[in-house]
Amino acid sequence: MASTPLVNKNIIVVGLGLTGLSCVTFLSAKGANVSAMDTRADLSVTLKVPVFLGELDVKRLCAADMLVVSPGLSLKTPALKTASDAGVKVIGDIELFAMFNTKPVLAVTGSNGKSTVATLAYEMCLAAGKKALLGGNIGIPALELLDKDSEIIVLELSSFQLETTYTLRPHVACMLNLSDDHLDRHGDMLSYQRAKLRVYRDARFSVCNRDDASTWPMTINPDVMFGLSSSERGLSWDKQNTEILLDGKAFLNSQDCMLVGEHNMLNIQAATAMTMLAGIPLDAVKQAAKTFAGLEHRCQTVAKIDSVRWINDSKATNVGATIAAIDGLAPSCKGKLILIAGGDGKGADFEPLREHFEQQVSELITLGKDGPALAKLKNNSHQVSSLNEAVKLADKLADKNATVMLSPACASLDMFKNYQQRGELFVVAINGLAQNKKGAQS
Ligand code: UMA
Ligand code: ADP
Repeated sequence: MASTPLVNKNIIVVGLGLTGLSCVTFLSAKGANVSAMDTRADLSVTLKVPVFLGELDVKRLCAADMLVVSPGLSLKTPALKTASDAGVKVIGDIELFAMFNTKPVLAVTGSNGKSTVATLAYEMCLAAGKKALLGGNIGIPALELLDKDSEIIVLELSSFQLETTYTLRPHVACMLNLSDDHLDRHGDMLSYQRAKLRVYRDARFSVCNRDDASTWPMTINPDVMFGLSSSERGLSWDKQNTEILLDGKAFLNSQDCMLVGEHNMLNIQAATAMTMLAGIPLDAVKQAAKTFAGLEHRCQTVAKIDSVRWINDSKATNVGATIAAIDGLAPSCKGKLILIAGGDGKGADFEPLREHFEQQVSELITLGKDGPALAKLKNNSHQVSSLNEAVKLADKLADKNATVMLSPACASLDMFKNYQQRGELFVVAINGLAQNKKGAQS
């Protein structure tokens, strides 16, 4: 693929996180005249290209041939909007990837389940002996995949990445679901949905959720649908027999899989549909679905102390994810279900949680910026000021066979570096509790 379109072009990379750094490296190698900006004045970076930190320089932006903007920056940022209105081309790293990629791409988006489905689809490809790569919003910038040997590339894509993507043309595109998230950036659900639906642009095949019309492609007929509702076509769920069905026939029993919860049965279905359309043999698909144990911080059982089960679902950063986790776990709870939630709600409407808190959650412990708003949804809930305090209180409230789950329904950034740190500190607090109990017994 020719690299000439970028040679000597004045390109400004805006944002110097993981994405921005990968763009600077890539564009420099392609012979572009690269410079970089980041609004964070105190950012510590050493690069071989000119770097401008602090307030974005509109004049400089308007004089560029092209801006490559990081997903963490809103396109509504006034300086970016001015440059775009002045005719400067604005793209993101995924579009840059698309300009040079020659491999079939399996692209997955949605409010929840993206990382799980992308990783499982990748595992399914590997199980079939394919040279597969995985990247995107999952934490590996897509551009880093381009110079690696591969036959197929699985990309997890966020609404922020899709907003600046035009020509990805995935081999298979899938939108899993849509629930309230990132409204502080997108403004309303329609804009958020529109950004996500961009995944289907010029896709060869499309996969969507039969039970969630907001995932249906607008201009093409979906090739395969999945869902919990019954159907003679595509993938469906026979709850009574705990069986995933393909075209109405038994395909895979959930008892043979390591993933638990109905939301994960949907995730298996979506990954199955995507890889099937990519020509991956069904026996490899099944084999990977059976052995995939899930990712860290997603409904992960991290300890059993006495009879109490402790679950880390720190990755549940929005309302839909926490509802799915409660629904998925409540049926298996033999004692109280104690939920620890709260953090930065990103402008979301918490109301849909109310009936789940009332009907399925025995005790609610809240923390963080939007903890008080969540606490209002359930009588006798407990507001605490730290995760340590939450764990100690949960231990006091726990009865025999209780389940304690951290599933915040909120982003972590008001109290932690990221959701991983929140999950890790939760595990540290639980380990501390276990040690104390051991000490007290001996
Ligand atoms: N920022 C500034 N000024 C700037 C640039 C960024 O203040 O000039 C801030 C942003 O507000 C943001 C933070 O810096 O809070 C990081 O932004 P970034 O664009 O530099 O982020 P990267 O390090 O490049 O990471 C991004 C994705 N992050 C976001 O979209 C916010 C990562 O997804 C992704 O793994 C990575 O690219 C590689 O593709 C993370 C994420 O939270 C996991 N994604 C959101 C989600 O999943 O909900 C969408
Ligand atoms: P994402 O990458 O979209 O954030 P993950 O696979 O990391 O999704 O899962 C994040 C959380 O979302 C999980 O901890 C779980 O609570 C919830 N979740 C996972 N899959 C689904 C699904 N299919 N539908 C709804 N919620 C889900």
